[in-house]
Amino acid sequence: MKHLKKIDLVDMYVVRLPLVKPFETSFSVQTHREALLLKITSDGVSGWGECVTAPDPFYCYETNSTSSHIIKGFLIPILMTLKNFSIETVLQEFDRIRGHNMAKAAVENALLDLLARQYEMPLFQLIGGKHQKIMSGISIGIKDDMDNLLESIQEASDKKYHRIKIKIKKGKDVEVLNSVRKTFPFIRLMVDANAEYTLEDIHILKQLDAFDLMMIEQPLNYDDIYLHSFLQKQIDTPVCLDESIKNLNDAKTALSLGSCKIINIKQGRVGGMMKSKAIQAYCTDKNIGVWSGGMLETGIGRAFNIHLQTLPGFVLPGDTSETSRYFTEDIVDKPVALEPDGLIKIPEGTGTGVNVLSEKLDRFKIFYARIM
Ligand code: OSB
Ligand code: MG
Repeated sequence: MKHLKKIDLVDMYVVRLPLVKPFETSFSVQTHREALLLKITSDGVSGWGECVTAPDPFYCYETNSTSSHIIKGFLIPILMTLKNFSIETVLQEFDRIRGHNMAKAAVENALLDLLARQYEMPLFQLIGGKHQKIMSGISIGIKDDMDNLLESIQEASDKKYHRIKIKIKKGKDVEVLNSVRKTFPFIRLMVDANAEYTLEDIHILKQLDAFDLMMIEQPLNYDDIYLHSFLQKQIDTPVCLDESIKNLNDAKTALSLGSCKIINIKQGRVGGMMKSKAIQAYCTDKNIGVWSGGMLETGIGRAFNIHLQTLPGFVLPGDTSETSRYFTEDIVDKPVALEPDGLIKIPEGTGTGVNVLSEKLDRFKIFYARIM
């Protein structure tokens, strides 16, 4: 098992990158990606992690402020008590803290990157993935204008994205899908409701069965698992859970109740890469497809999502899209780009393979502190 001797330094940054276009979901409109970044250094080698939280608690209760509090006040102090430790030991210690998975994931990610760089191997190898290109997928926000949406779908389809996800909300669902399917009868299409509906909306949700959707993501309440089992029994479209699945236990509950047929694993939401791997292994064993979601990550978080998808069981295209559709400038040296067949290459090199550009970091940072 790979070990780290001890941690020497921990630096925290917040960068604020403008989005190319505002990103609208049923819960918010995002115009910037404000990302909390961690740099952990040991023996002169540094690893980077990105916390997937936003400044606001509209997707989940964690925010940049809560994660900064948990990281500084609890996770790093725990880390500093350890000598010659493995990732497994760190995660066991972190289990004492309840919730705050996104904060834990940011630290875990930085440690994995650091470990892989110290052992001079790519991250996918460290986590047990295999060298391969991964599938791409795009998440298109809610648009005021139908032509605008159709244009975005056309662009994504021309780029050969392996599937297209559109965000829906009440009043922007059945009619929108009618138009989309008229123009694009054959694209691989799915929708994400971000917890917009209740079981009282069953008459709307049933109508979605007509559109040959790969799945509907998180139709009901953000922390519900139970009621989704009633919904799944009444609709043909596979339900995929995102917000509701925060750990392996949630995944077990959802599968035993029949609440979903697919799980979106966001490694940040479930506490990191190793926790994701455990959920993936469980789902694969139960014949449940998983895919890797996204949180508008910068190049750092995006790289972790790519490495994650080299694990077996990530059989469905996820939300890994090109950097350029969100950012004109990123803070790492290798933007994510699609190959002509829509596939994405693993960034080459040790660790995540991406390196932070200090000039960009300086220009986009709105906060910096050495926290250890
Ligand atoms: O529900 O999957 C979601 C972005 C922010 C918060 C929640 C979600 C999303 C996305 C975008 O759908 C995924 C991405 O491209 O990173
Ligand atoms: Mg989602």
